[in-house]
Amino acid sequence: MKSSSSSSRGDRRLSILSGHLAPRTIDKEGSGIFCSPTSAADSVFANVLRAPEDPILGVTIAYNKDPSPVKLNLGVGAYRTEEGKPLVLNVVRQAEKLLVNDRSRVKEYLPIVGLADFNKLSAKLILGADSPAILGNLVTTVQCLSGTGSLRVGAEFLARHYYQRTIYIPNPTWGNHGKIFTLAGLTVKTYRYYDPVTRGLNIQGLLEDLGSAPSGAIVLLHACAHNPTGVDPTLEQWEQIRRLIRSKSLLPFFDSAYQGFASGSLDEDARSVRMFVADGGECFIAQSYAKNMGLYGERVGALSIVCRTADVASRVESQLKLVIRPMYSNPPIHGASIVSTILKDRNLYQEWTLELKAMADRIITMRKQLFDALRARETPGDWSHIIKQIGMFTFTGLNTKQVTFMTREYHIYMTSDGRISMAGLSSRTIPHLADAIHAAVTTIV
Ligand code: KET
Repeated sequence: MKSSSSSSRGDRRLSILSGHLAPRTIDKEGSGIFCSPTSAADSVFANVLRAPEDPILGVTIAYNKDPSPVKLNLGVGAYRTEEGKPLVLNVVRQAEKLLVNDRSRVKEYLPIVGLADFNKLSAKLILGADSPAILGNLVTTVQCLSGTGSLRVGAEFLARHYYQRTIYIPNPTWGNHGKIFTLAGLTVKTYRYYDPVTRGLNIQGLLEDLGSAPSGAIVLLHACAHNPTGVDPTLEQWEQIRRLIRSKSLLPFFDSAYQGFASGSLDEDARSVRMFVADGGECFIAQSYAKNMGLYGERVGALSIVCRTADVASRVESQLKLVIRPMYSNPPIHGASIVSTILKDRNLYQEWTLELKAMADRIITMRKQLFDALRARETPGDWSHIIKQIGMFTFTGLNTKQVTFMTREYHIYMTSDGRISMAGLSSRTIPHLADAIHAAVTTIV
């Protein structure tokens, strides 16, 4: 069954490319119509529909078009300084200087799996330096194009080599998850995660939904700082989730995009993942250095697959190469060189942890200031979730109409689900945001 469904998927792709198959179903982004031009003057793409902007990255496009001097972009999860400027970490500047001055460095292709040092150090960073899985060579790590690319390579591997095609993702989750897994050929289902009434974790619903998932199903878990809700399980709840996942032979796939951003500690934020690796079971981990090293545009990340034996791990790696080679051949060298320079130098590493902690602390300060500003305005509602939630975002509870109102009247840009990036705020902009929230909740129900 495995081979027949994967070959039919392959056939369909080929026939789309050669034009033999013209699917008539159109998804909401407008893909799936194939027509030949009616006259020679028509573009062969005349029937291409305009696609909507991305729900997250499109917010920045709208923001850039707004001429207002008070505009504020709280859409994309990208760190800003107190002055509202993007931040290049000092350690990154230092590492780049070292790289530029090292005349022995060349721009040759990397191997398909990326920079060897980078891969080893990335596995250590997430699993711990003394991880028995690393010492036993049970982990294969490949350098990928940031978190997104790592998820996609992992998904493609699973679609080709894993018997169970269903992946459960939390409801809600980062907007790109569903698309990444669907396009890789997996069937996406959701499990309950967030309870809007308590603004906390719906642990009962989560356990029920995963409890009724078919044996072997893949489960996507946010390692820490769940996006968009900012709600993470406690360690006891993680343990409950782990026991259920292992008892049903579900396969955990961790998305670790915010290591160090939740608590300010790299080790603390890796505890969920390490708990699952310590039990000897298998798991996938997609790591991103976009946020914790501020390397957004360098596209640097890693996929690690923890296996039960070293032999399986090395065979898995050989197949990952077959996934990667026709996709983008091999990953870019610069970002991974920056990361490995920092991770292998004791002083740079130490300095990085301090800079990371400073970013995490600034976000926590923003939470307190926004909470206080709303209390000072006696804004109706309980806003304590602003200080309880973890990581880059606050899931405010504002509805789409209130978000539209805030954008129209106050030039504040955020995703329509009411998520705001706390990292985009500063002491200077908090009063404006608090005024906008106050007006939104008192004007629009
Ligand atoms: N996982 C999660 C949970 C996540 O929030 C992001 C990015 C990624 C993976 C991918 O990041 P990458 O840059 O590929 O390493 N989230 C922010 C940016 C985006 O949507 O692309 C965001 O939610 O704003």
